[in-house]
Amino acid sequence: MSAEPKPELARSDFPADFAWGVATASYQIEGAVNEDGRSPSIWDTFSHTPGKVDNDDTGDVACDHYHRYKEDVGLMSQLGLNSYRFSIAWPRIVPEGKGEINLKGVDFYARLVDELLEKNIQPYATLYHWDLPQVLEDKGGWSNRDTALYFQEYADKISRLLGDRVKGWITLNEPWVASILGYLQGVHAPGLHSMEKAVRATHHMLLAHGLAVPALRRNALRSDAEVGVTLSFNYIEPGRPGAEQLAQLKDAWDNRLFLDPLFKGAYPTELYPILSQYLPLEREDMEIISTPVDFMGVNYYFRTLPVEWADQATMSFKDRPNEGSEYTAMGWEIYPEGLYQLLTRFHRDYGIKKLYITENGSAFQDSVVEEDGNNFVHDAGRKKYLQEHFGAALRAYRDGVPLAGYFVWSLLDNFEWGYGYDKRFGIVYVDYPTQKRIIKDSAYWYESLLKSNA
Ligand code: IFM
Repeated sequence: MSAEPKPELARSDFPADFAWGVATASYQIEGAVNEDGRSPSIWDTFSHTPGKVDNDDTGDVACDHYHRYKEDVGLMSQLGLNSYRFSIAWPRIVPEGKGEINLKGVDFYARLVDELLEKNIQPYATLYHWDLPQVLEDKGGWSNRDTALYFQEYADKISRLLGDRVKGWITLNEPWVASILGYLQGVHAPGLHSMEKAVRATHHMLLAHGLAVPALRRNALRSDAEVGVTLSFNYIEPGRPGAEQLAQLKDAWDNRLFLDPLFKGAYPTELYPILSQYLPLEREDMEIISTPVDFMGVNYYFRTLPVEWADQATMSFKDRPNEGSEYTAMGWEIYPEGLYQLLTRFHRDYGIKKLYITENGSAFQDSVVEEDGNNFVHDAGRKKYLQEHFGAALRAYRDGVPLAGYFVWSLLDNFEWGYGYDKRFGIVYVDYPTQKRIIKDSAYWYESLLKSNA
């Protein structure tokens, strides 16, 4: 018996006011690191430290989006997108980390937002996508409680100035990655190896979020404005019989370390033995942290199958590969069902009233081919990845999950942190030496979905 062909997705399968978007982040695309009063961030320091990033790549130029934002917004408009998630660089807005605001930095984002609105693309701004001002790291960074207060101040300042135009406010992007990879595993800025600092950073990021929410609400003037937070998730299943408890612990660490405090007002009990010795918990912190938000952003890429500990002291697990599965250039298993499972779980177990997929996408080895004098990137793998994940999202929506939008990671190939420019996640190819943009087949597929029955 031959398998039924999969029905094509159509725009009208999703809600009429669905946010169809792409996502990017400041340090990964902007470049212009020394312009208009921006101060160095921890990622400038980290990427300029030899050996920290593949090929010693840095974000100095990146996609030069700081100067080419109009062209990039033009691409989004051409593809038919109605939403764009970008991040604001704290060191451009408050170069000293606290205190005086830098209006030239604000002006860049004001121009970007105006350009987006002009093209009917709704702005979703993330306030922290990992580029902490280095001056704050010099005072302990996120392991210092004051950083949470400075974040609140920065959030207040920028939202006063853009609150009349920005639709979605996202306090933090993937704080797990920022605290655990940055302060414990040392593979992200600031490159530290301390459980104590990682736990303190975790708590202070959560606090920073909770402190910022009321300020954002106060300053967000659009009647449809929303305030939320974006977390990273991987779908975890036991990698062998008998590894159920291990998988549950990994889930607590990877997926619930931020989720539970935010949406249940408590850290996962399984983690008390490791957290309790270092948690800088003060009275009322958990109430502040669990201040209600309008939505949660879900960043999903892959499944993991833990089989044993890699190192218990650093809470690292050994995962097994799955025979028969396909993997991306990051070595991540392609598992769309994981997206469905996670979305339905957040709805069922946490009752979260609105969910966005704020990132989903894949890196593949792309190549540019010339046909009839034009350049193309036939990224069949990425196109399939997106088709399948949009399909899983649709299934979740049909099963009652309040899914409000989908932001593909990423608009452009960009600086993929410790991997530098080797890993390409864009639906638009960037030829770095010339900064020429080439629309990949995956973007044409997305365009056809958006124009299917708009
Ligand atoms: O590039 C990153 C992004 O900055 C955060 N989420 C995951 C992406 C791919 O690794």
